Formats: sequence, structure tokens, C-alpha cells
Amino acid sequence: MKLIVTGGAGFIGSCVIRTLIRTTDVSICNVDKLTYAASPEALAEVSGSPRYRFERLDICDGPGLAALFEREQPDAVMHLAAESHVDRSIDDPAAFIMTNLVGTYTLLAASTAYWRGLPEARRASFRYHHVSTDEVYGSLGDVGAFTETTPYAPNSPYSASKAGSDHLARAWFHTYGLPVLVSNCSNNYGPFQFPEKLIPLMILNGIAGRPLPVYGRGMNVRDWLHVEDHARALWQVLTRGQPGESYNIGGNAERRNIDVVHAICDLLDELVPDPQGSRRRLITHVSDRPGHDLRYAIDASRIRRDLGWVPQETFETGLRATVEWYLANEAWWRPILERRYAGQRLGLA
Ligand code: NAD
Ligand code: TDX
Repeated sequence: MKLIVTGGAGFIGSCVIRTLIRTTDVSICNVDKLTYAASPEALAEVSGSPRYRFERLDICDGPGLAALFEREQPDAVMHLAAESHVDRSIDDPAAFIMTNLVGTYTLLAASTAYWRGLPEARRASFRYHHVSTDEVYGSLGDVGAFTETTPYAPNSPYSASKAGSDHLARAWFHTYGLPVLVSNCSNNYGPFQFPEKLIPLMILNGIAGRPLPVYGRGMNVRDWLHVEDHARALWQVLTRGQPGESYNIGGNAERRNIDVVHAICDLLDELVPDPQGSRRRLITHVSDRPGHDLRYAIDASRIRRDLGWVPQETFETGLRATVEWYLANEAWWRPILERRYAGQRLGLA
């Protein structure tokens, strides 16, 4: 199989590529614009593989995509390229509208033009997998979980742009017959996650003895999944999912933010003792995120039942491995912290 992965230099896309090159015989062309969030270093282990190649391209570039499809002749597309950080979408939504909406539209149009020209057998087996988030469903109260039929109710510019892109993918299936699969996953964590997101930010600030900024009272709940479990789920959806369907992906690991931060402090204290006793002393409650969704929880019974996917990590094993990974990989994150854009977000400028 020849697969085009968009956003393959990002946190999840790079994990998908490492996992698939290691465990399948698929050939991958990684299409990525290389924004601030990209990490080519996360692809070092596959860069020598004859089954991997990289193409620097913006998914808003229609002619560039058309030429790429012509050259690559893919059997499938897995679309992960996106602007992904909620706080950035609040400060400056424009890039989110361009990449997540216009870029998704441009990729759908290029995929459809290419797919229509395929011989019948290849047209039938072609797949377009749109990778999305549970944030499109909005915010939950104390009970219940998102299912595939939960109505969309996005609350941030990020989630609204992702919700719109999900609807475009759905429409391309119903209107043009493109074999579209959609998946909606909960919060990911693991190696190579850019340190603007909660878990890597807390680990790196904890290592450096800097304040740990918890929004509001830290009572918001997220449902966490290790990125390698997500990558395995995406492969199941791509190869075994039913076109026109969507699949929720989650690890049944709901945690309050404050409990996640406590767990990180305690793991760091165990692995690198804190000279002043405990890193919990660094916790600083800061003003809340505007429109902050209270709780996300995923009901992943469809993917478990229909595709037989089950996560391999628990939150406890995955978080420990992640803290250990950041402690062992300063050579990856130190240059990121020193770059100005990260400095602004991390308060290090
Ligand atoms: P990320 O921000 O780490 O990586 C995004 C990648 O997309 C980067 O390599 C970037 O260079 C690339 N990109 C951005 N704009 C582009 C453009 N216009 N053209 C080409 N490439 C472009 O994101 P991530 O956390 O790896 O998320 C990947 C996907 O998974 C996104 O679609 C996101 O919405 C979705 N998702 C993320 C999570 C999560 O917890 N991180 C959870 C569920 C779903
Ligand atoms: O400094 C912080 N302090 C804090 O309390 C940061 C960065 C976050 N938080 C809170 C906000 C959220 O309740 O932690 C929670 C997680 O925040 P993020 O890591 O920014 O993730 P979230 O907003 O939940 O979105 C993530 O999961 C769904 C990804 O960034 C999205 O791309 C994905 O779709």
C-alpha cells in the first residue's frame, strides 16, 4: 500500500509513521508544511527507509497537491495536518481557518480528482481517513460520554475549525462518494509532544523548577490516550473501517487536570528528587482559558467492538514512560524551549 500522510512531522503523525514503517510494509509519503509544531527529528528512525519520503508542501496548495497525487499514485490518504493548539486558536484564529478548513477542503478536492481517475478496482479500495478530535462534541457535565452520534457543539476556534473540517469530509462521502473514514480521538500524550500542551509543559517546567500554570481550579477533566495507542487505532480504522462511518477513540482514562499535574510532580520527585521537597509547591493557579470546556469523555465501544482495537497503555504506565522519555531527551526539547515562539507561550521569553 502507498499512503500519503499529511502532518507527518507533527506529534501524532510522526508516531503514526514510525509505527507503520516498523510494523507494516506500507510505503509512506509525508506531506508537511513544517510549521512551528513540526519536529523532523521525530522521523530520524525512518529517514533512511526506502519506504519513507518527505514532501514539504502546504495542504492549501491545490496545484502542488495535484502534482503530488499524480507522482505518488497513493492507495490511501491519512489526513492529520492541522493547527492543533486551543490557546493559539483563541489568540489568533486565522491559521486555524486556513489550514483546518481551507486546507482540508483543498486536500479533499485534490484527492477526489485523483480518485475519480483511478481504474475501478483501485477506486473501490481507495480510502481517505480524516483524523479529528473529541473536542468537536463540546463540553460534558459530570456524567455521560461522547458517542459517534453525539451532536457537534464546538466551543473554541480550534474545535469549530475541526468540526467544520469533519463536516466537509462527511459531505465528500455523501455527495461525491469518496470513501471517507473519520475518527475522533481524546487527548493524546507521549514522546515528541510540543511543550505548549499540558503534559509536556508541566514536565519541562517541573524539571526546570518553574511555575506550573494550572488554568482556573484545575477541575477540568480530559480523557487521556497514549499516542502509540492512537497510532494503532488509526491503522485499524484505515484498513478495516467502513467508509462513511466515524470512530471514537479513547482510553477510558478521565483525569482532572490538577490530578494529572500532581501525578507528574510525584513522578518527577521520584525520578529526580526535588531539592525543596516536592514539585507540587510549583503549582500556580492562573486565569482560566476563555470558553474552557469542562469535561471530555469518549465512549470507544464502536472501535473496540467492530475493529477489535484495545489500548495497550494505562494512563499510569504511559505517563511514567512519558516523564522518563522527556528526562532522557533534553537534546530534543532544549532547542525548542530556546526558540522565541515557544518562549512566548511558555513564559520564557
Ligand atoms: P501537531 O500540531 O503536533 O502537528 C501538526 C502538523 O501539521 C505539524 O507537523 C505541522 O507542520 C503540520 N501542518 C500544519 N499546517 C499545515 C499545512 N497548512 N500544510 C501542511 N502541514 C501542516 O498536531 P498533533 O497533535 O500531532 O495533531 C494531529 C492531528 O490529530 C490534528 O488533526 C489534530 O486535530 C488531531 N488530534 C490531536 C489530538 C491531540 O491530543 N494532540 C487529539 C485528537 C486529535
Ligand atoms: O498551561 C496549561 N494549563 C492548563 O491548565 C495548559 C497548556 C493547559 N491547561 C489545561 C487546559 C485543558 O483543560 O489542561 C487541559 C489540556 O490542555 P491542552 O494540552 O492545551 O489540550 P486541550 O485543550 O484539551 O486539547 C488537546 O486535546 C484535543 C489538543 O491540544 C488538541 O489538539 C486535541 O484535539
